[in-house]
Amino acid sequence: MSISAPERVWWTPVDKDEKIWVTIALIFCLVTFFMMPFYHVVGKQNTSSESYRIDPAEFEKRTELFIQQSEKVGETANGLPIVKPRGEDVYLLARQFQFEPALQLEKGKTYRFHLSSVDVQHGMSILPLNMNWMVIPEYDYIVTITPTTSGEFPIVCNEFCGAAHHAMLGMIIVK
Ligand SMILES: [Cu+2]
Repeated sequence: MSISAPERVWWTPVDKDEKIWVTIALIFCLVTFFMMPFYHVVGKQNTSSESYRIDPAEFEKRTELFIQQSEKVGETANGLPIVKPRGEDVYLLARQFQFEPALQLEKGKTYRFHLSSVDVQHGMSILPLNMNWMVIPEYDYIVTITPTTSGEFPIVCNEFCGAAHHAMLGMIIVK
């Protein structure tokens, strides 16, 4: 038995229709790929963000400090403080099953939101706006937010995080 070379063209050559469909699929892939950076700049959907590693206990400490240093303007129905930040940095901590603290922000002022979780992964969704971010433990995720409309904006968790996930709420009040 010997090994012999296959015939020169042993495969079925690609026909015209297949070439057209592969080209169309490739163009579609490239369009959707470049839409991501394009929409980051032109659309208002994707936020620019920074993220840093942080120990959950340290994030909790920074949130407590943020609450202490902010002006307390009220209390929510379930006893959480409503705070008005004095600076541009805002800490919002997610835990099973609430967001702390409730915030009162100034319309037109730019804030740096620090988001993190002290237990499992949560999602932060600001209603009724179409704004969603992942809230992940061990990461200080920083997004820049400038409220442009006044009113009350409830925050819901959009990542299933446990038994009382449906009751996990927060609040942003813009004045
Ligand atoms: Cu949650």
